[in-house]
Amino acid sequence: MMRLLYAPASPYVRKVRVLLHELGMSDEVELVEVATTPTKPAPEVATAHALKKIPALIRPEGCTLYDSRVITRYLDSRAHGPFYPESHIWETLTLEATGDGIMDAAVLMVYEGRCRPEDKQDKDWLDAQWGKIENALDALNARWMSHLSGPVDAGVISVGCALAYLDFRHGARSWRKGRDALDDWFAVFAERDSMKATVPS
Ligand SMILES: N[C@@H](CCC(=O)N[C@@H](CS)C(=O)NCC(=O)O)C(=O)O
Repeated sequence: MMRLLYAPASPYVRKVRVLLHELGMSDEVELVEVATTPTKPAPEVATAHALKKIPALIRPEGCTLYDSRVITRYLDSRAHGPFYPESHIWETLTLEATGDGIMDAAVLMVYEGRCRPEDKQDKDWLDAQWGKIENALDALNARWMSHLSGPVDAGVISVGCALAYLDFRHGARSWRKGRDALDDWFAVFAERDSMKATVPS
């Protein structure tokens, strides 16, 4: 059986789990919970993933896969799923990169608070990361709403998991303000069974 190194709070892992749920494949992957950070990587993560990150998908019949977007594409291809549609592949991949990039900035902000001593934490750097997130949210709200409102694909899943992570870790920054279309879209997306089944505990 395939094994997924995971943590419930990781937005990258959540993408994989949402996709598995949407594909009806959750039973085909065993979840192996780990606690890992950049400064205290879990040994099993360091063995499985060259960059010591999660998710990593350990396969009995092939090499271990990472990062999250490689894993989602592999699972979709294995299941002959609809989440990387050839007809819109470049838009889908760009949207996926946008959602993943929001996660990157949001996760770095969390690590700044958690993994660096308090006197070394840099407010300008944190604000710059949040500035990237705001810019991406504005782009989504202005230019991507018709794609987001269409069939669910890997890009749509990534954005959904990124917005959920902003609520989870950066709720006080009010990402919804001035972005009504994105807010309305997310309210519906968050109600999907796959999203409800993967809420971080
Ligand atoms: N680009 C990677 C990012 C994965 C990532 O940063 N995961 C975090 C957990 S949310 C992690 O393992 N961090 C440990 C580290 O950065 O050393 C992906 O999409 O899988």
